[in-house]
Amino acid sequence: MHRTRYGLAALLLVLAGAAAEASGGALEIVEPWLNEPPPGRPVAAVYMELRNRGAEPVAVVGARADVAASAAVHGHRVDAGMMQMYAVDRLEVPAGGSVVLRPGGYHLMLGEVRGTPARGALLPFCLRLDGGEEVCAEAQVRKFGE
Ligand SMILES: [Cu+2]
Repeated sequence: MHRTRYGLAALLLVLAGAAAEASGGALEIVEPWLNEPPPGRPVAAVYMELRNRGAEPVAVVGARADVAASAAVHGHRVDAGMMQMYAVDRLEVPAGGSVVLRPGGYHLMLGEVRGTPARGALLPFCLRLDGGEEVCAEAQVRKFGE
């Protein structure tokens, strides 16, 4: 079962890579991870670095994850002294640059996560780019504080 899922994810990665190349995009997802969610907590935030090796800016405009009913890029901002999350419809990664999604900043918010992802598990997800192509990766579940 695990092997099958991994094989499919690898195939999707290859397909996404081919699509990105074809359109001139070159977004790379580096070391995606999330904290092991407390049991029964239905949301999780995934962090990663997005690197753009291309000569054109690339924008992330959507996301999906098999394990969750919803997936969206969020940011944090302080509003009237309160830290609040907001939806980021378009996250641009400059040509030759990178954007880091980290605790307290940008993150990929997963909603209605099914089951409780265990430490060490890999959760496949995909980011949709403004050209329509997808870039996929697997986020590793870490123990809190790891
Ligand atoms: Cu969020």
